[in-house]
Amino acid sequence: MTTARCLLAAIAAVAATALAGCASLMGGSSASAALMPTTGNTTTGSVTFAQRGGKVLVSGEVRGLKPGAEHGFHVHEKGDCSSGDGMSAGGHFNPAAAPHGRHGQGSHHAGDLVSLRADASGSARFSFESATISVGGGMADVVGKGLIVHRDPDDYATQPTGNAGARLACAVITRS
Ligand SMILES: [Cu+2]
Ligand SMILES: [Zn+2]
Repeated sequence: MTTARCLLAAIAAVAATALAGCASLMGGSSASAALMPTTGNTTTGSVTFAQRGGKVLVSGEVRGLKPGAEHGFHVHEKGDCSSGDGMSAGGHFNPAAAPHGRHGQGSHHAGDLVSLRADASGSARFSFESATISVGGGMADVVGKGLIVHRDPDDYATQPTGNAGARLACAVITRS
């Protein structure tokens, strides 16, 4: 390779790295989670997390819920569903040491998501934005964390769980 070619190649490589860095800051990073039922349950689902500027668009569908009921829904601190009951995913993802609360209102765990509301057939389709999580970088990066669907509604008050009961489904959030 000539010196000039080598220099051009080096410049191109640096530019590519810089662009990749910008992409993860400005948007484009996404992650997904395939919810699998915990032992004795039938809840499944798929969820995507897409960075859009300073917010993350969370969307997906969960099936096998109690028809017409509300279900607590959180990112949990560990990407570990190995225990069978979902407890291996640990507590709510809480990198800012906030109290448990309601998504979008006051202070709350980064991992406190909008509760799922099942239709008459036990399915919930949802799409909402979160400003407290990120994808692919930062303190609140959800990649590698757990995702949990609970049996009961989240009361947004009981610490640190929201009293949302047993864990119906668990997933590890992975970069996509
Ligand atoms: Cu939870
Ligand atoms: Zn919480």
